[in-house]
Order: sequence, then structure tokens, then C-alpha cells
Amino acid sequence: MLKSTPADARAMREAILHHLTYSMGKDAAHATRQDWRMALSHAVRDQITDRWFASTRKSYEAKAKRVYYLSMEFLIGRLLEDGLVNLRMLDAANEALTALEQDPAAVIADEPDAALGNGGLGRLAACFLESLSTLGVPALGYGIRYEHGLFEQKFEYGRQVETPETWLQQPHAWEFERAEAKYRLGFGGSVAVRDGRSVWTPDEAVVAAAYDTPVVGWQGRWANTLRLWSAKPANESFDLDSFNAGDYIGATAPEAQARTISRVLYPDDTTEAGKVLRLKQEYFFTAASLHDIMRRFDSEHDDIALLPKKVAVQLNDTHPAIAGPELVRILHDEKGLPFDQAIDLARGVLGYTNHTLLPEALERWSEDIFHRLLPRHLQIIDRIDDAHAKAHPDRKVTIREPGTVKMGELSFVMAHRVNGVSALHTGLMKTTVFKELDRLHPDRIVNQTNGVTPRRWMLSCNPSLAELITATIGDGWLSDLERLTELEPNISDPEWLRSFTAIKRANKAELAAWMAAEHGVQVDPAAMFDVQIKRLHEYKRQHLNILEAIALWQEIRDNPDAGWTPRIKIFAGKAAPGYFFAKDIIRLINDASRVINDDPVTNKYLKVIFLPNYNVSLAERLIPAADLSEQISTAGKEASGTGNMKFALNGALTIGTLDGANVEIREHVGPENFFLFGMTAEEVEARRRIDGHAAQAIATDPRLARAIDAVRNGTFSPTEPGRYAHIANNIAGADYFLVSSDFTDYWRAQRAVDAAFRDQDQWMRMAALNTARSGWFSSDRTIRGYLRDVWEAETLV
Ligand code: F58
Repeated sequence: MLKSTPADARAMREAILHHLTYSMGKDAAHATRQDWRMALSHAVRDQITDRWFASTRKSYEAKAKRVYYLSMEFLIGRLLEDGLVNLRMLDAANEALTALEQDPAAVIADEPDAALGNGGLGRLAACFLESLSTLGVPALGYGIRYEHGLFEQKFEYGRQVETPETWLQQPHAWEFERAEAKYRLGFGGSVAVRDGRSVWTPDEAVVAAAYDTPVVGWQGRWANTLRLWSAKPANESFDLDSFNAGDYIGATAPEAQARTISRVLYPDDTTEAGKVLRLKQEYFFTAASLHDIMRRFDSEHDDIALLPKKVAVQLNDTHPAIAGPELVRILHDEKGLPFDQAIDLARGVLGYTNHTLLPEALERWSEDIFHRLLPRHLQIIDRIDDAHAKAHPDRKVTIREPGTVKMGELSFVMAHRVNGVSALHTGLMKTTVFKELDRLHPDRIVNQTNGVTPRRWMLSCNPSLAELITATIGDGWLSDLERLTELEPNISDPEWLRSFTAIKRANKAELAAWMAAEHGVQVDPAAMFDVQIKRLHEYKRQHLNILEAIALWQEIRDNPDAGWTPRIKIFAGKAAPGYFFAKDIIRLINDASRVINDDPVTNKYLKVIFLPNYNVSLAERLIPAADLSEQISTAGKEASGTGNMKFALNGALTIGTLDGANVEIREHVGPENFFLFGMTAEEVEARRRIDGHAAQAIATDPRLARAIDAVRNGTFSPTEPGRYAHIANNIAGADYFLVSSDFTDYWRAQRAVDAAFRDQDQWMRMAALNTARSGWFSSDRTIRGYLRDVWEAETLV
């Protein structure tokens, strides 16, 4: 067999041709783009596999502590370019494909985006996996191999329409099915006490089957595993009797039933059936992962007391919170340890990351569903709650309430460390949702401000800027991102700044060309690219942004010759299918964009574009081309944000509130290089207590009043004038997210942005300072923090 060590383009070419022939069974004359993409992927995978084995061997030899990252979501996006970039083989691949008369960009873009996540939480998990590999930490990510990831979004007459995502229908080369790693998991049934021990006899079973994807770190020095579980029927044998009786559909029912568990990411959980399915998913992947973890531990160690020294399990939000009771069940019911020791060992192993303070997002399960699916776990949770009460007789907080199980409290009590994801958010955890638990356990809450991997979010998505950085400060910064500060002295060199500016302009021109080709919208690349890309949510306030655009449009119409700064407002993001208000905001933005973009008086100065189907690849396209990053959530609501970091790193200036990691970004890049507006978290709380706060704000700002009127009176929906009255009424009425109260200051800050943008030299200096001072936001720094404060684990490279 050809040894695929493509150190250069020739070797790469041979490796590609080898796999085209022997893995894909095609000759070059008949190969499709997909065949080329698969052949290249196999060539890269060969390189990764050797390093992967070496890493696994080292971990076993060192009997090292392993970090297990349990997450319902891994928003990994495309892996081919990631592999090529981290192995530094992108140039060789480009050259090889060109020599083979293939378009490298098109081959790479042929890979489906693995969208196994909703947003920030899932993308963070993907950045963490890459950083864990870069740092050489023995680690595994555990999650679910959803057949359908996050839905695809289309617009029909401006409305969001969802269609199923089908990434697995196209082949990809990254996963290995592990026939030997299968676990049988139970649901339901009853609990009996036999010989003093509780024995759970489930009445339903399903098998979790492992699929492994290697995750290679920077320069290929280490590779870890992402192990995703797929649900299979416990009884593989096919119901031949039903089939022979002519019941062909009935014969497949058991299989379909089992597979439901890993069928879709985040099933609609507004119905009872949806809730049951979601809890099943949570137990399914958590229990399978813990069995796998214990099997590995038992194969290496024979003293169970070593568990916290050798195993760190991180719960990415409360979705895997059942890990606490499940681990106690394994240790107590199955291994026979005393209950209190089981709790202590489990707590020594577990860490819990909280990603939201929104009360509606903190998971609670009805006792009834819990009892039906996990009767033994419910008993264990009650005992955990009792033990906690005994240890803290004055405690005012419980895990259980009549009829409910509170997963946030359960996670907190069962973890030795609980962390927030930005300084502000961690502080608020201590004063709001976990106030009482923090009082009882004052050392448990720690902060780990999020970060992003610079390999994907700079080197891969913005190669020209990466090249300029390397030419300026040399190699090494990609694994030591704080070295970006060495750029600072160069920013005052006009020639250097010209190079930086030219890169931003080229990125913008490329995006403009793509938007014209793919979406038929013409934009002037010299205009300011003002970008808000994230999930749609009232707290993220896309409606504040569009309201400002409407007010600006009205003002330009009044006074077209006032020297306006040309601006393209770009939106992208998905709304949850059942979140009707958010979907109406999308529709309003689309309707307003039609009116505004068609206005010949104003469209030299203002355009609004909502790009459909936001995903990781679209983010990679937009972020390097952005001038302005919109981070405008109601203060106190965005736990951290990570898009905000990607923008700053790529030389966009932020307009933002003092929310989440914006606070730390502003501290790092300097307040003079950040457009701050809006109320603080404390002011938000106080403002809400004022009766008629929205009406007051509207009464003092005629611009705001006029913009709301336009929304209300059907300016953007002439065929159905009342279409957006409810949005107008919301903003002018209860206005929980304080759109009206923050509008005036947002407008002021936006005009300061306009003025600053007119001085391009100064703007670009500020942009470059954002890049130079964003090194702290590398996920390598975040992972080092977890290693130190939460996992107490070491790196092996
Ligand atoms: C996000 N949470 C936070 N949740 O909103 C964001 O501030 C933070 O930067 C990020 O986590 C990483 O810490 C988030 O993305 C979800 O996607 C939920 C998943 C489960 C269903 C409800 C949404």
C-alpha cells in the first residue's frame, strides 16, 4: 500500500490518486467532485490516523488523567480544511488538486457542514476539542451522532421555513464505526430491593453504538477522539414473523423506535412526547459515555478511589446532568460502594459549566416523566438531596420540588467545580440563580471566560491576515496567541497599515462578489459592513438593530445630502421553529430590507441583507469581511458570546453593551477601540421596575417613535398593514428586553461609528488594535484555565 506521507504536492497528488482508485473505485476521468473530495479526505485522514494512534498509545503508557467533555452538541462544521490547515498541508493539497485539474476551493466546499449543534454552546465544544488536541491533553468528546443536525433555513416571502438537515446523506471520511463499543441502556421498568441492594429492571432497552472521529490539533502533534453515539435496537434480529405476515412496516417498527433517539438535534420539546424524547437523549448519551469511561478506567486501574485522580468529566450545561445520579448508581448499586462514598467520588470527577441565566433555559423535568423513564435515578436524586440537606441543615435550596427535578441545582450539588463563561456571567451566577448554593459552597463557582480556536477562526478563515501576521512577528503565534500584541508597534507604520487595510478590503470584495453570485445582491465593498450573526432571540435584540436601520433610512430620506456613511447591514441566524416572535423579527428584517434596498433616494447609503441558513461555513466567510460587529444584547443576558471574539480577532470593531465577554473584550482592546452603549446589567434591573419605561423612552426620542410607527403602520408590509403591530406593541409596551430604553444611546453610538468610519486610517488603526489585543481570547487559554482550576489534568506534549 502506498504510504501516504504527502510532505509535498507530489506526494499529496499520489495519495489522492491512490484513494480515488482504491477507496472510491473511480478513475480520474470519471470522478465526480464528491469523489475527489473523498479521495483528498482519505489522504488527510491517513496522516491524522498515525498521529491519533500515537496519542492514544501515549495516554495509556502514561496512565494519564483523561478529560471527558460531555456535550449534547458539537458544532464542528467542515473537517477537511481543518485537517489540512492543522497538518499544514493546505498548500500541497491546493497545488495537487490544481495539477489534477480540480478547483480546490470547490472540492473543499463540497463537504457537508456537520451542524450537530444549535449555536454558541455547540461551537464552543468544537473549539475546545481542537484546543485539547493542540495542547496534548488526553481527552475525549462524547455526544450524539444525530442523523439530522440543525434544520436548514430558507426564506419564503421573507418567512423562515425549516427543512431537515441531511449531512449524513452525503459520504464523509472522518468517522470510524466501532462495532466493539456498544452498550445496552435501559429505560422505565421498576426498582426492587434484593439483599439490601436496589436493583433496577428496565422494561425498555436500546443500544448505543460508537462512531469515532479523530480531532487533530495544531501541527498534528496530538489527536483526540470525538465519540458520538448512535441509537440502535437492542434486539438486532428482525421481526420476520410480522414481515412474513405481510406487515412490512410493523416489522421495522422496533428499529425505527430505537433509532428515534439519535434522529434529530433538539426535538421540539413543547409536547409531552418531545419532552420524553429529549430526556431519553440526555440519558442515552450520558450513560453510554459513563459506561465507556468506567470500562476504560477499570482496564487501567484497580483502585476505585483513584477515580477523581484519573477521570475528569465536564458537563456542558445541564443536558448531561444525569451523569451525577448515573455515576452514583454505577458506584453504589453496581459496584457496592457506600452511598456517601459514591457521591464523593462522583463529585470529585464532575465539573459543570453553566451557559445561561435565562430562567426558561434552566432545565427542569417533571417528576412524572422522570419516574417513568428513570425510576432508580429519581430515588438516587432524592437521596442526594437528603444528604445535601443533612450536610447543610440551614439550606434554603433543594434539587427536588413537588413534581419537579431541577437540573441546574442537581449539577451544582454533584460537581466539585461550577463555572460561568465570562467574568460578568460568573458574577451574576453568584448573585442570582446560584446565590444560595454559592453561600453553601463558596469555593465551588469559578470563572472560565470562553475562547475560540485561532486555527479555524484566523488561519483558516482569514489566511491573508494570518500571513501578514507571520511576516510581521514570525511563527509561533498560532499556539501562543497573546503574541499578537507584538503587532502593536507596526500599526503606526503606514506601510504595514496599508497591508492590513488591503487585506480587509480584499476580504470585503470577496464577500461582495459571493453575495452577488449566490444571492443576487449588489453591495459596494467600500461601504461599512455591519454584521449581526447569531441565533435569533429577543435578548440578542436583532429588533433593536433593524429599528435603528429603519430610523436611519427615515433620516436619510429626510436629508439625503447630509454626507451619510454608506453602510451594509448584514444579518444571519436561525430562529427556533416554535419561537414565533423571533421568526416574525426575521420576516420584518426581510420585509424592511426590500423596501429600504429598493429606495433610490437612500440605497447608496443603506442596504439591509438577511443571508439565509447561517452556519459555521457562512460565519467563516462573513467574519473576516466585517467592519462592525453587533453585540447588542440586553445587559445581563448573554452569558459570554464567542462570535464577539472572532470578530475582534479578525479586525472588526464592536458596537456593544456591557454584557457577557464584551466587557472583557473592551478591557483588552481598550475602551477607545470599542463603541459602548446601553444600560449596565444593574441599570437594566432598575429600569424594569419603572412603570412605562418604554413609553418614557419613546416620548423623549421622536426618531424612535417614528421608527416604531413605521413598523406598526405597515410601511414594510403594505399588503398586510397589521403584520408587525405586535412587534411594535411589544417594543412600546412591556419591552422586557429594553429595546426602547436603549435605543437613543444605540443611535448615538452608531453615529459615532459613522464618524469614525469616515476616517479610514484611524478606523483601520483601531481595527488592527483589535486584532493585536485579542490574543487572550484563544480557547487554548480557556482550556489551560480548566486544566488548572477544574480538571487538574496535564498535557502530554
Ligand atoms: C450560549 N448558549 C450562550 N445555548 O448563549 C452564549 O452566551 C455563550 O457564549 C455560549 O453558550 C458558549 O458558552 C447556547 O448556545 C444553546 O444553544 C442551547 C442548547 C440547548 C437548547 C437551547 C439552546
